[in-house]
Amino acid sequence: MSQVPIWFERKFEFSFPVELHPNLSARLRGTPARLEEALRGRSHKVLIRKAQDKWSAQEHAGHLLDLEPLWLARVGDYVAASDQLTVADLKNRKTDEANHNARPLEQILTDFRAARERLLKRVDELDPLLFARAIPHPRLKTPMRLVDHLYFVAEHDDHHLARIWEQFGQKHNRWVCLGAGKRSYLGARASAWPPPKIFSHFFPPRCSLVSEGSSRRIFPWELGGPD
Ligand code: NI
Repeated sequence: MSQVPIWFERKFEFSFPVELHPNLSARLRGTPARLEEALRGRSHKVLIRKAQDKWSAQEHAGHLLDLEPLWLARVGDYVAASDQLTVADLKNRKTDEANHNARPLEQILTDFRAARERLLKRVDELDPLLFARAIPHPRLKTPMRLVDHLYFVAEHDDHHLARIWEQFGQKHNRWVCLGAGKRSYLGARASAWPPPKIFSHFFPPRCSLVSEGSSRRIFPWELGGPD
């Protein structure tokens, strides 16, 4: 069960001053680096692993890339003084159909970095007065200033980064148990005490949670109960 709040249930209140727009641009500019830090160096297997039919880490990254044209179109809405911001595809079909798991990770990361640069270049070129212009958001029905929309995009970035980190955290845990007086390296995915039933035939079950992928050798005296 994810601890990250459901995106479509988020409520937004915008009361910060419009002058914060350079800070929000800085936050948006940092997302490619944070995404790269989260994903690079991990095995392909870990990157494309889907938990409970949800998106894999690589699909979350691909989804961020998929949404860049929408964010760019919405900046255009502020310039054109549209009646409403461009509508998003709430079913995220683009991401489901893109098969991001079949693409090289580096391609997704490079494309996202380039797309985000394009978005910020566009924002940088705007007349500062435009940041205060407000247009209704089609789903939330509330007027959003351009500066609010930058905040909205930054929060959306963080939402998916949080899901990525959460997935890696869950996958990283595995139980190692000692049974019948000898070391037994048994693993099962779990994230909380008590260990899964599979270990119940060990008496006494002495288990600890270790990081999957850690090559550190675990000694019998390190295998204990919960801390
Ligand atoms: Ni999303």
